Amino acid sequence: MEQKTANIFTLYGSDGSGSAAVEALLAVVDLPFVLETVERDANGAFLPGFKAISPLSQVPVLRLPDGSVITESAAMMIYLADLVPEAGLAPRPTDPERARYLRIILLSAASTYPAYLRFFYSDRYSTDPGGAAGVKAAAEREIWRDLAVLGQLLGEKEWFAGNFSAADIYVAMLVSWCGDLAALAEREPALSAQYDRVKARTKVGEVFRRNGL
Ligand SMILES: N[C@@H](CCC(=O)N[C@@H](CS)C(=O)NCC(=O)O)C(=O)O
Repeated sequence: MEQKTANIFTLYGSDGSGSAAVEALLAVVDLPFVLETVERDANGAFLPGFKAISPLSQVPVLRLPDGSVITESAAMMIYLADLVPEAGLAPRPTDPERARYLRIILLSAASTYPAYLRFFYSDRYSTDPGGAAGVKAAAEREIWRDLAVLGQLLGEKEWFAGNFSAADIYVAMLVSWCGDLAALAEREPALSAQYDRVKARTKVGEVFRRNGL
């Protein structure tokens, strides 16, 4: 995977995947970037060459203007929001909201995102040929447990950590993956309203719609 454009960010992604939140954040903080859709084989797997920049063969991958690459969507969200402080997408380190902001992003990345992976790729999470159904069912339960936890942490607030931040974009992407926004509105009305607020923001909405979220 060669770097096609120097001096700006390159986001390697796939529509509707974890690259969507990073793409939305890049658009909101107005950093110049190019989006590279990672090619897949006939079975939908990323081509083997992708491992050169993504050892786990996962999107997103972010190439920095200096040519280096990073993986992990949460790292990208935190890094990019901090890079453009004037955009106000991250509480500053001395702001008490910073702790809540980091908690939300890391909880989402460490628990909710992996639960979705177990749901969507259940066959990869069991060596038992008949085990995928149980993995999927347990993952679905965990997704809704996490959405309930996130809903509680949001509470009556408009945004997760003070003002609108990268954490809100990240959670909204994960919320969109639940696949049943009507059920979400019923079960987690606060989180559902937060998702609508995030999507109503012009630049995020454009990127989410382009990604089918
Ligand atoms: N911890 C990683 C997880 C990334 C991940 O698993 N991405 C999924 C798409 S959302 C992926 O690339 N799956 C492999 C595939 O599509 O074959 C991150 O947060 O960036």
